[in-house]
Amino acid sequence: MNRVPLRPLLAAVGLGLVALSVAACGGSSDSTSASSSDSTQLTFTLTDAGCEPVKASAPAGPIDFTVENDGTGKFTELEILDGETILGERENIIEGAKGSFSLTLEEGEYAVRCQETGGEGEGVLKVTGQVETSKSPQIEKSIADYRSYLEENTDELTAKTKPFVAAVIAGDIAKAKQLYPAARTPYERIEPVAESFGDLDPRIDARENDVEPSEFGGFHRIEKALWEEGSLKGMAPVAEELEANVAELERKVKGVKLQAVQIANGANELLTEVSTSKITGEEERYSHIDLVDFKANVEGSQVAIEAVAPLMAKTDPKLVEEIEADFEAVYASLEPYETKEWPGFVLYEELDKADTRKLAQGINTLAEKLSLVPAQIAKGEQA
Ligand SMILES: [Cu+2]
Repeated sequence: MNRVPLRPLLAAVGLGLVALSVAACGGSSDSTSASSSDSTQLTFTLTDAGCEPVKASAPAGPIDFTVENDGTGKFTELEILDGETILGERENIIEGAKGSFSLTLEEGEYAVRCQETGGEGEGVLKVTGQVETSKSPQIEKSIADYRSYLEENTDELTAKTKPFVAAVIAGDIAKAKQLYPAARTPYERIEPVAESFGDLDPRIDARENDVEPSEFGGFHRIEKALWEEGSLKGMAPVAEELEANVAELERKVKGVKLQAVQIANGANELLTEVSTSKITGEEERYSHIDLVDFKANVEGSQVAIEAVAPLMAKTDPKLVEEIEADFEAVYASLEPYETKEWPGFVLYEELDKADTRKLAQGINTLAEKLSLVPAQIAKGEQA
């Protein structure tokens, strides 16, 4: 979530997205493979200079993106953008690591960004040709199901942020602290969608080291005031801005175009969130309510997978079952840390190395299987 305002490199006009309905082409494909013959395979390499290739092209349709890091870890993410909207991304690909995501793209030019600041090193992906734009009823249903979850959570975010903001403006530290976790939960469930809207996610949810000091606002700025500074002095405008940004998110979610494969990508991103910022205690470094966010990320990931699972019911029912079991295992691993009192979990500080290792293991097992889903959804968006 380290993003400076995006360069308006490409006009957004006419660059849309379509979900693709691929006719079943007979024969069996290896259902556990992350790639398929029906999708275009594109590999990008992160180096310390940026990303390679700088110019790429593909036929319109489903594309599986593989990202490898050959650098020293200077750049660790790759984003595909349509104007200012991030259509797909993979974050936290550390030195020597690999990651993947999939998208269905129609004709147009897309920006490929590997460095968080944009600028030199930004590439172009040229997509040519036509794609079938009809959507199967099941794809429509998957998207509609997830959309209602999104709207439910942005509604809840608005409802829970309001009293929190009011407490901050009133200078009521105890009340603001008490209301903080409930406002965080709906956001953490749907964070990848918020991340797709340019700098809206950093405005709401940036950590102190993610942005310029002058731009540090949102939830975590107030969290710092509440728990570290012990004073809400100067926080009223920050709180008002948070409320406005949350309202903007709610508006944008209502109009967002979604592909089934993006929902699957989002499920993966939520698990990356867990392993990089919750298991490390980074996200809620002042309040230490990281396990609250942890569970919210997992819940959001599960709902996303459940929405698209019917699209894999025929191609790989076994994987769907395994993923469900792995989700249950993750919830079971969290259970010992649940409490009746605020905030509903023990604080991060109370966890020792063995605890976090065990939690990480469950997430890693699940993440490995979830990473197989987007490519399958992209190639087989069929009823
Ligand atoms: Cu977050």
